[in-house]
Amino acid sequence: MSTKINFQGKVLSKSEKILIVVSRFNSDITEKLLKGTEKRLLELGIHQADIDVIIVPGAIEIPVVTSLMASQNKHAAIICLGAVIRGETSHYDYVCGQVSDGCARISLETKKPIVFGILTTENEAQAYERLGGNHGHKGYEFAETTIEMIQVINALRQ
Ligand code: INI
Repeated sequence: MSTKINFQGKVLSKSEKILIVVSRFNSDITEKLLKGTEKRLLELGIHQADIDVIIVPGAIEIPVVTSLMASQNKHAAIICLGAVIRGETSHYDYVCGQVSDGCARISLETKKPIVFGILTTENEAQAYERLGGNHGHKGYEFAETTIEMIQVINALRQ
């Protein structure tokens, strides 16, 4: 018997609890990212009461909170939102490396959808292009990925 798993575009049959961990650094951008993500989650059938949000200072602080919350197993998925902008210093590379490694590790350790919703851009303009500009709205994409991955993981766990 062959298996085919493909939940692209399929909505959940019932709402699930979702956590969004969002960083305050570059808050003009991360607030728009959060708004777009929440809007699309609601369109896809998630109830507002099922969306928890935790705000942290910067992207570096996202993995520890995500790890703690993933281990409590209260949410079907965690969406990590942030904006890392290169600017002038090498800090960018450290921040990007730590947050991406951290999120990947938590997802593999907990076998939970941990959606990497961190914009990593050269400048602010590139970030805004991804918030309803030339590159669509990444918040919508992160919400859609979340809904799809909850269904993939649920199907594989049965
Ligand atoms: N945090 C971000 O979320 N984005 C950035 O662009 C950024 N830059 O460029 O410095 C940033 N730095 C702060 C970092 O995430 C931590 O909050 C800080 O290092 C304290 O741990």
